[in-house]
Amino acid sequence: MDNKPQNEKQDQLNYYKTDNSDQKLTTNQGLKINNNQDSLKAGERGATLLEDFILREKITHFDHERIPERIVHARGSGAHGVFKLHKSMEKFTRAKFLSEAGKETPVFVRFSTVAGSRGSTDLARDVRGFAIKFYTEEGNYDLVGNNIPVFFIQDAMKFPDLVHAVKPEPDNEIPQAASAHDTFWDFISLMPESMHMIMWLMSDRAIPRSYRMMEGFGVHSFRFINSEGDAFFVKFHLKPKLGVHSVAWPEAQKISGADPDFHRRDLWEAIENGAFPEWDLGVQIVPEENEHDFDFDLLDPTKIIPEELVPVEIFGTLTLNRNPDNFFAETEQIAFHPGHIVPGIDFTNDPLLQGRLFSYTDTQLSRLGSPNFHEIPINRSVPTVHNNQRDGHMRQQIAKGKVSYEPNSIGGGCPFQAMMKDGGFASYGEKISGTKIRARSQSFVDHYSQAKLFYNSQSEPEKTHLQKALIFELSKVTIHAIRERMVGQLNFIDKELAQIVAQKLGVEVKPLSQPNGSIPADADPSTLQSEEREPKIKISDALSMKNTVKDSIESRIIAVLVADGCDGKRVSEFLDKIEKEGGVIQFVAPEMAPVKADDGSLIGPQHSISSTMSVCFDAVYVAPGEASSQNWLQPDYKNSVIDFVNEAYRHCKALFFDKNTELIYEQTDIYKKDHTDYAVILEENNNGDENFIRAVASHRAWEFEKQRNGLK
Ligand code: HDE
Repeated sequence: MDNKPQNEKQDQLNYYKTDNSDQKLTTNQGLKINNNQDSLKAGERGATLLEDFILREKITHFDHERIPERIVHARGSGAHGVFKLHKSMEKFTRAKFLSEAGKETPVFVRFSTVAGSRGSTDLARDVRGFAIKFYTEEGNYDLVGNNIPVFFIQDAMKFPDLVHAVKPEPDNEIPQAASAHDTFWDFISLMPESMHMIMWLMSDRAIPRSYRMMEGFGVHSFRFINSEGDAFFVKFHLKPKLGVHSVAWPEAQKISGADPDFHRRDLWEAIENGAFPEWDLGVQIVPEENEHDFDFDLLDPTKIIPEELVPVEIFGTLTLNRNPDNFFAETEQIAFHPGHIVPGIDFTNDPLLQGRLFSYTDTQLSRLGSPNFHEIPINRSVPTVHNNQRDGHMRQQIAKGKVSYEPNSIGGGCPFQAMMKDGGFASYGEKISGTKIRARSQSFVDHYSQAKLFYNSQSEPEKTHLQKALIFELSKVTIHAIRERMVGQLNFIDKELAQIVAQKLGVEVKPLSQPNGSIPADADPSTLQSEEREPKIKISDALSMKNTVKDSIESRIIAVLVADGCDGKRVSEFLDKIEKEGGVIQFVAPEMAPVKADDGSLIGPQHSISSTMSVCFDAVYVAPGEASSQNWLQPDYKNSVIDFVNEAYRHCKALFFDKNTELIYEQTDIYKKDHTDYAVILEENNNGDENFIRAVASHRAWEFEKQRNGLK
């Protein structure tokens, strides 16, 4: 057992862990191996013998090491942690892990991108998966959500179409780790129900700074049911304690080259450094009888419930505190399923959720290869499993006795069905009557009002980024008619947005006569088409990242540029201040050799200027020192250091120079721009460091982007 956090799930996992320290090499049969270098041959230069069972075993195992990657969400990273309930929710649900304040439940969380394959870059413009497995005392509960609260489509029937359209195009498998160009936008431009999601996807939410700085959403309405049988619609929300923050798109593209594992590394390092990521978990609650109080349908997964209408009730904290021991065994083999629920939580008739309930077990069968995937250690529930299911590939459980059926008398009737009072699950007795119908509900036909609400709620810099994202993505589309149709869709959301995008794409804004291009030929279009509609609420503050938490530098990474002759005392004072506030310093030097400060102290750099880029950092601090400035400006390093600073400036990061580093400052774009913003700290005065720290805490000075970059 190690000294990392332990709990009942870890106790269970510990049983399966192996440690090779001080052990001899063996075959899979436990036989000790005395030569792992050479195969068995017929003579010194002879052919390898078929008899060589050690070589055969090793190569055969190797040949079968890969399993199919997830059809979507293939690229991901995960961590163990704990969910602590602060406030009992028993008024609303009989789920035990939500009933007793103070209760702790072990969890495993997996974050992912959607479109890219397993080895693709983390910084793709994409939705992020946010899947949580709660190992509760009543069995596994999976909350399989995203970092965006709505989805592209309203009905599971369209999911394979969506995924086929978004994944690399099938003839040449281009592009990787991005939404496909022609096929994706062809599909989207014919699917007005996706417009709300498209607004989120084109916003900076789709390029998070860190998994630790993303919100999480259950997306669908679920149900809570209390012990009296009262039901409530609920929407799950996870709010990161560090706030919601993103990078900029030009930066994301560079990070993809500089460090494609940017998010994976960030999560891993934060946990290793003890900066445990945390989220508040809560729900929006709508009593069953208020189901129809809204101008949208609670069952429609393309809609949010604005927080102005129903506030989020926070009840606990999710903390990630332990990295996996083995990526494949844990992060890859974990199998989530929105259908893994516990008493007190149930589904609704959201037609997207209903389709998901089929898909997730089905996909594990091909991905993990057997109906016994629940026996893989990471998937095992904490309560032991007792049923009459038997056999299948890779069965591990050794079920004793003759009985594998029910009812039985030979086994004394065991295992017994559980009464509800003993924790037995019973589906919510929702009243349903209706005519079988293959159609969309009229109550789902409003595709633009919440897209408008989202766009209207963005700050100016956020709007600019969203416009630029649309321009970037649609510029990749080679078919004029698709660009034109997309602009036609945008026109239903915001006229100015459509104009700006159209102008850059070289198309005209033309009213769409047939927004739902894909409706069946025999349907009455007037009943299915969404008209432009104004949202009842004009602006929702929760939708803008401008209003997020900006008060901490915890776990933010500051590049400190050091060269021989830098001010050792100032550097060590700065280091102390940053450590005290939980920030992380990484030294960047001209070369990887230790830097000698003016007081003789040695500073070991983590990076050389040629092995990193400033896009990998949150802020840049040019360590004081006149001699070090001269050294940075030697011909070998000058261009690199100026580029490093300029790039950080372009991306609106906090920068620090004191009077001795003016030499460098004068060569940068900042000097030429005669900047006025608060995130460029120029003077070393009594509180230069403090001003810098506050600027880092406020993340990016997006409001100065125009001034810094001359953006129009
Ligand atoms: Fe998924 N989704 N999905 N999805 N999804 C999968 O399951 C599917 C949807 C989400 O880290 C797959 O094990 C269908 C919405 C996450 O392992 C698959 C539909 C939301 C993950 C699947 C949806 C999600 C998945 C692929 C529409 C947000 C990664 C591998 C009817 C609420 C979980 C797997 C992890 C993974 C199907 C729509 C979230 C194929 C059919 C909406 C976070 O079963």
